[in-house]
Amino acid sequence: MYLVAVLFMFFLGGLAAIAVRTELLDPVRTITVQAVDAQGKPLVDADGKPVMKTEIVGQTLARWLPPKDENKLGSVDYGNQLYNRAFTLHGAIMVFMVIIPSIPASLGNFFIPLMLGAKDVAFPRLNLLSWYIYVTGSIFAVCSIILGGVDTGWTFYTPYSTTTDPDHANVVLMVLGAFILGFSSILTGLNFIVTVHKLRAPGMGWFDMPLFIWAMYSTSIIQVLATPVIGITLLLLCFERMFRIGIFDPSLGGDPVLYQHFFWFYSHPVVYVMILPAFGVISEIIPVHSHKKIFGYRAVAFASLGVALVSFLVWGHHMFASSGELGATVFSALTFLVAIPTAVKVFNWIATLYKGSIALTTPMLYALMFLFLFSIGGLTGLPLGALATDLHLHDSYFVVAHFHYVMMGGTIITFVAGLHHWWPKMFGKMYNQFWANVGAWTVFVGFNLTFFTQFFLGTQGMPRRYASYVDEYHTLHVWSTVGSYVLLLGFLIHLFVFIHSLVAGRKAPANPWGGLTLEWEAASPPSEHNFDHEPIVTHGPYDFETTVPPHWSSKDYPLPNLPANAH
Ligand code: HEM
Ligand SMILES: [Cu+2]
Repeated sequence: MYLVAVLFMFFLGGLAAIAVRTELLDPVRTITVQAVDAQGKPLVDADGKPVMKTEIVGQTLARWLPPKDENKLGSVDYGNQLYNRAFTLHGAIMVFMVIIPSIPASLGNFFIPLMLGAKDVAFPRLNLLSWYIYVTGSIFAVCSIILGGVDTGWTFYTPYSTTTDPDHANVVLMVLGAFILGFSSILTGLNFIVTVHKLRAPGMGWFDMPLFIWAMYSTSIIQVLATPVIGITLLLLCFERMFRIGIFDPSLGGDPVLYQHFFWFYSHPVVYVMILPAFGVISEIIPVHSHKKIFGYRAVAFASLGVALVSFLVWGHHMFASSGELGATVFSALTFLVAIPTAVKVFNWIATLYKGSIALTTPMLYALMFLFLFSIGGLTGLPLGALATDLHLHDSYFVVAHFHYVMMGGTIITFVAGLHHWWPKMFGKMYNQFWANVGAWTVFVGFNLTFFTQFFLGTQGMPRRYASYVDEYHTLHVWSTVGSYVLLLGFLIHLFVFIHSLVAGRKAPANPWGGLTLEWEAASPPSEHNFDHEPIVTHGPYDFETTVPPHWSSKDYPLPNLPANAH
């Protein structure tokens, strides 16, 4: 259910992105052209001189959604406002309704109990409640969009969010939507923490847990600790708007920078809520599809907890431009700490691949893609974390490119990887590997075309969040837009592959890839109580050297390095 809801929101958010990119095909500018009459004949005045008029070009969105008010026809402001709304819509949907719930809610709910050998999560009813809350929150947000949307950016920064649209309820609706979604997040987190503590199968100690579980456990801690902060902040924002109490608005005696602190105290940890589950998925896919024990299990597990801890200390790096010198320097230094556990993981994944027998299945292809894209994203975080360079790059397309490489290249790519890894288990059907790989390559090409160009735009000085730009940026913007269409094509291919699999796919065996974690011991799809007998853990989750995977038929993807007598 979560999966369907999340995928739906993903396509909605994607549509908004395509709209944004299409607007940016052409800079908005006014040109002077000769006026024409109703028949299309050029108009001339009494002296035979052409009659000229000014016209605005490049406002694609305004052409798609013409204003209801005739007076606003052809107004630059109207077009720009539409643009602001489109990117806010895109950002808010992707962050709050797609990335945050994607892996935890849709894959986590399904696989945490399976991987622990449990029947279900600790509180199944609470889980259902989180789903209803998620849908309610999304409905609030969608209502706000239907009423015209908001133009504050996904961060709802004050004063945009306290002063724009004074007579509309859109901002309040959208913010309440995000507030409600927060509860869904907290409840899911709580549920997972209790599940991990209480429902591990007999024989499974903490260090026998699959790394996906470690990652989800760390994520849940952040969710439970940080989400209340944003909840209260958003509530204060609503109070401020509705009852004119001065909290963030200076004209009422409030402080707008206070909002930034509150917001980023939550939202920086939340970028790790987005990325830690992705790390977990990668830590499953790489050992299974290269049939090799994960390198440095404990290091990877503790790195997850390390990331969760450090994530609470670095929020100030989003505010270098609005904070004092000492604070900024301290935050800059703390920011570099995050790189350490992250780098540990990347090195361990690469060390796992080394001399493994790698099967280039779709999940593996995506996992490799993740390593490449996420490394670019992480490395470009460093010039942003360094004070001196950030003051140049702040609020430019460089930041846009950075966070798309980490969030999309990191989380979305991994979500798709996980979906392909566990699809046979979830739906009991195989999919067409060839076409899925074609989709993967299309996504890869489209992604880099769309976002790599933005690093150049950013260093050259193109600021983010503008509908228009000077001509020198035109070529790069066109490439970026073309890339976004290629990206869309790639995701459509995946959609068709999945639909085809559901309708006509071959029946999936219990263990198509030869995994050792417990979910592969259940049937595909698992029965109502997941397992027929309570599973007992007798081997580590990645002991490929010493254990033959259960239910494993090596017909499809033979294991070259298994001992000859293993079958
Ligand atoms: C080594 C790791 C990382 C470092 C050093 C880093 C550093 C930074 C810095 C300093 C900024 C602020 C730039 C500015 O506004 O001028 C930033 C922005 C951002 N980062 Fe990262 N980052 C890292 C990894 C990540 C990860 C893993 C994610 C998410 C999965 C992420 C998501 C974001 C987002 C969403 C923004 C932009 C927020 C906005 O203003 O809309 N970053 N990063
Ligand atoms: Cu941050």
